[in-house]
Amino acid sequence: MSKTIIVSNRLPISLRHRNGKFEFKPSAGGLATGLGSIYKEGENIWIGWPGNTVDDPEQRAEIILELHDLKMAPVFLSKADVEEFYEGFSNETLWPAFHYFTQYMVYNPDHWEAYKRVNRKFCDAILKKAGPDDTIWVHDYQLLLLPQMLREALPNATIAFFQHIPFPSYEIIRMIPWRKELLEGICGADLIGFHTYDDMRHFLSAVGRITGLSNESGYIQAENRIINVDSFPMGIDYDKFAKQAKSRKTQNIVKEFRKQVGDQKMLLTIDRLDYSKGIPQRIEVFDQLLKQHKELHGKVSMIMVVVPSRDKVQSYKELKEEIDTLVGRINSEYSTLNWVPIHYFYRSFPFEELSAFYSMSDIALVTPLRDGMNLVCKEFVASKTDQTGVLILSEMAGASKELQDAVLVNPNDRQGVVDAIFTALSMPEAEQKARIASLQQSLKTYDVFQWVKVFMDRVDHVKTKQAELNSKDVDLKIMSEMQAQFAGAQSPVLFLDYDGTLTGFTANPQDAKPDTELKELVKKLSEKAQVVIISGRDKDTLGTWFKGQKVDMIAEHGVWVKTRDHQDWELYAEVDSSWKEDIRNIMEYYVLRTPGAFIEEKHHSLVWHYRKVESGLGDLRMRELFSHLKYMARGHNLQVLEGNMVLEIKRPDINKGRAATALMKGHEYDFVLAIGDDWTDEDTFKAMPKNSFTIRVGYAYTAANYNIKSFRQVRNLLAKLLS
Ligand code: GDG
Repeated sequence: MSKTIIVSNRLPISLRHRNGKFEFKPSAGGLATGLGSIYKEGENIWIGWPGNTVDDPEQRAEIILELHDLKMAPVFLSKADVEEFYEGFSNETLWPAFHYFTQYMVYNPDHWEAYKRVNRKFCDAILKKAGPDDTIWVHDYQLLLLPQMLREALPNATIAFFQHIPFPSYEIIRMIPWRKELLEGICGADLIGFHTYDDMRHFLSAVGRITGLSNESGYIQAENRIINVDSFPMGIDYDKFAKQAKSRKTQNIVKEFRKQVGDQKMLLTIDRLDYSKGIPQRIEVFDQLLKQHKELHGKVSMIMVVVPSRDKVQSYKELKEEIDTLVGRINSEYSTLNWVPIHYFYRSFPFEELSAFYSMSDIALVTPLRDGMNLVCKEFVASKTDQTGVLILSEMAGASKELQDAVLVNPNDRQGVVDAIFTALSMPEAEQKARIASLQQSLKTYDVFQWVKVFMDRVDHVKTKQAELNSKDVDLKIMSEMQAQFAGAQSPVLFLDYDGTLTGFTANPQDAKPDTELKELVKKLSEKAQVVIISGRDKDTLGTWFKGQKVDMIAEHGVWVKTRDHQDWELYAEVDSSWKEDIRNIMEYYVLRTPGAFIEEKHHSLVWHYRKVESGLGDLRMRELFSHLKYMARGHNLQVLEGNMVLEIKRPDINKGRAATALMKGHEYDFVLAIGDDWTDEDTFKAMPKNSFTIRVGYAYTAANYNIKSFRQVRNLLAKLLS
C-alpha cells in the first residue's frame, strides 16, 4: 500500500534536553493540526529536523525511537548546517528575497552549498522511508530543491509542494544567482501550491522566463509531464479557537486581565519577531495616534506580543533592539501611574492566554509589510464569539485577498492606518457585528481541514490528468512491436516533421540545422525506408540542409514537394499571393512596435516570429496581432495559426495532411510512421492510413496514437528501429 509522507524543515514538536533525557512536546500549531489527519493515519509519517543539534549516536538512536511513536522521523542537522542552510541561505537569502526586503539579501556561495547539501540530506532521509508510489508533500522555502531530487530518485512518486511565504515578482527572483536551480527544484513536484493567486502568477512567470517552460491555465508543460500550479489559501482550526474563547478557563483569564486594564479599549498585535511584520512601523503609528488624539490618552492601550525568532541572525537582533527602544520611548513619554500605552511581551504565551488576548481585544492591528498569509488575523476573528471587534488588516498579507470585510490598510500609509484605528475605535456595534459575521462565515467554511482536503484532492486530480496523457506513451511493448514490423517491412515510409521533432528549438531558426548525429541517422533510415521530411520550413532551407540525402521533402506545410529522384521542387498548390501585401503591412507595424520580432515570408504564408522578444511582451503583441489578423483573414479566406513562438497566416486548404496523402497515392506501404510536435502535424496524423504509427512529441492532446517525451527520444526511437 502506498503511503503519504509529510516533509517540512521543522518537525511539529519542541525538543528539550533536561536531566540527561530528551523531552518532546508535540506542537499544536495550525499546520500540525491540519496535517494531523494525514500523518497520523496508517503507515504515514512526518519527516523533518527536530530543532536541536544532536551529535551523539546514542542520543540520536533515542530520538529516532521516541519520534517513531509520534509517527515522525528526524533529519539530523549539524551546527554548520543550521548556521549555513537555515540561518544562512534560508533566512538571509530566500526569506528577505521572497518578502521583497532585497536590502537584507546575502549572496554567499558557501550558504548555497549548504542549502544543496541539506536538501540532499532530507532527500536521503525520505528515500529510506519512501516507496516508488508514495505521495510526498514537501513544505516551504527551506526545501525548494527537494522535489526535483526526489523526482530523480522516484520518477513515479506523487510529489506535492506548498510554499507558506509569498512568491515575489520575477524581478526579485532574477537577483538570486541560483534562481534557475531553485525553480527547477520546485518543478520536480506534480502539484505546486501557494496561498494566493498573485504568488502563483509570479511563480509561473519566473518559471517561463528563467527555465523556458511554458504554461497554460495553471499547467506547466514540463519535458515529460504536466505540473499543476494553483492557489490554496490556508485556513485555521476554526472550531478550536471559537471553543477556547468561550471556555471558562479563557474567560477567567479575561476577567483577570480586565481587572488590570479596566475598561480601556485594547488593540492587539501578535507576531513572530520579523522585519516583514512591520512591528516598528506599527509602534510609530500608535505614537502618531496618541499625538493626534490626546483625548485617547488613558483610554486606549496596545498589547504587543512579539514571539522570539531567529535571534541569531543579525537583522533580527537589530530589529529587536529597535523595537525595545521605540516601546521604551513611547511608554516613558506617555505613561501615567494608572496607564501604560504599550504592554510589550517578548515571549510566547500558552494557548489559553493567547485566546484570552484575542477574546478581550477590541481591535486586532495586523499590519505586516509583507506576509504569505497571516494566521493571527484569522484566529482573532474566530475568537470573537460575540461578533464584536474590528480587524484592521494590511493589504500586503495574503489573508487580505480573502478577508475583504476587514478594514484594509496599506501599512506604508501611516496616516491611513492612524485613521483606520480611529474609525475602528468608534465603529458602531452593528457594523462590527456585520463585518465579523461575514468574516467568520468564510473562515468556518475554509478551515485548515478543508485546506488539506482540497490540496490532496488536487494532487489526485493532477495525477489522473498525467495518467490520461501518459496512457499513450511509447512504451517498451509498442517499441518492440514497431521494431518487429519495421524489420519485416518491404516498403516502409516515415513522415518526419523537422523542428521540435528531429531537433530542438533555437533563438535563431536558421541555427537549427541538422547536426552530424541527425544526418547520419537520416542517412541510415533512408537506406531502409522512404523518408519524408515534412516541415513548415521554406524549400531552400530544407533543400540545403538535406542536400545529398536520399529523402523526400515536403516544404511550407505542403506547398512544395521534392522527391528523392528529382532535382527540382514541384509546386503542389496553386498559390495566390495577392493577399500578402495587406497582411505584411500589418505585421510590419507589429514588428516596429516590438523589438526582436521579425517576419518570415514563405511561398504561401507569412510568419511573425517572436522568440527573441522580451517574454511577456511577445505574448501580449502576439494576442493583439492574432485578433487583428483574424479580422483581416476573413476577407481573404485565410487561416491564422499559433505555433511555437510564431503566428502564421496561410491558405487553409494547404496543409501537411493533404501533401502527405498526395505523396502516398499509388504506393502500397506496409509500414507507416508519422512523427510531429505541433498542430500542423495533426493534419498529417489524421491523413495517415489505418494501422499507421502516429506519434506526437510532448504531452498535448492529439489525434496521434502515441506521445513521446522530446526530440531526443524521437532520435532514440528511430535509432532503435534500425538496430
Ligand atoms: C508563515 C508565514 C503564513 C503567535 N504567538 C503565539 C502563538 N502564535 C501563533 C499564532 C499563529 C502563528 O503563531 C503565527 O502564524 P502566522 O501565519 O501569523 O506567521 P508565520 O509564523 O510567519 O508563518 C505566514 C504561515 O506560515 C502559514 O502558512 O500564514 O504568512 O510567514 O498561529 O497563533 N501561539 C501561542 N502563543 C503565542 O504567544 N500558543
